[in-house]
Amino acid sequence: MVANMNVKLYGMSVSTCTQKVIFVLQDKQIPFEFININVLKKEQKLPEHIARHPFGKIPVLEHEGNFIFESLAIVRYLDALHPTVGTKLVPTHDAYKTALVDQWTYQSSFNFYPHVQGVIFETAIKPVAGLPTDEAKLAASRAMLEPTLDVYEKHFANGAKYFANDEFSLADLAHVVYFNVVKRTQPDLISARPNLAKWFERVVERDSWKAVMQWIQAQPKCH
Ligand SMILES: N[C@@H](CCC(=O)N[C@@H](CS)C(=O)NCC(=O)O)C(=O)O
Repeated sequence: MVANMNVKLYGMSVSTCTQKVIFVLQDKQIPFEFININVLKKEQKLPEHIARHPFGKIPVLEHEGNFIFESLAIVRYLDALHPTVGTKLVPTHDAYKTALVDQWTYQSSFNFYPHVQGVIFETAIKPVAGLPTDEAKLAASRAMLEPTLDVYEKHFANGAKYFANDEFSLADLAHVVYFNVVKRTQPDLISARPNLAKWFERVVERDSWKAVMQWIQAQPKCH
């Protein structure tokens, strides 16, 4: 176990972005205090949280008096602090390998996240908030997402085991949290793409991912 680093994570267990940080904290055995910020109650917009995150979102990491927002930046930070503990999420010994991880990670912010977030909002977040799914908006998000999923299917059909370098990396973590929700609410988006489906099964079978699921289960529900 890594020595106590005085780490605080502000987030919500059901938040996909928070789950990326939980993955790395647990995988690298970093002790942390979890502070629940309930976005359904708009706690992320309170002045004390805006002081941590100027855009009023979660997650935020606090470490030694410094605050970091953006889940992927947080994960990269923790990976850089503890490169030899647990999974090395971004390779640093080979510039091309690093670029491939960055390539698949960065593209996800543009080609994947905005559309998958639309699907998740309509099918997972709105039901929890007691709001009806807007079927037209869901259809539009699905239509925007599908061409990206087709690229992923081709990538894995061509023999890739993971997004980059044939080993689990930040690029896989950047995707799995969202696919985990899609698998529950719109499973056909995955099952229609057998090679993408195999990647998903490969990733969720990892002990480090199962540990994230166990942590979520152990949290109080929507407080
Ligand atoms: N790109 C950001 C996304 C942050 C984000 O949108 N977080 C969501 C929860 S997963 C949130 O705070 N939603 C409430 C809001 O936008 O007010 C990251 O990866 O940290």
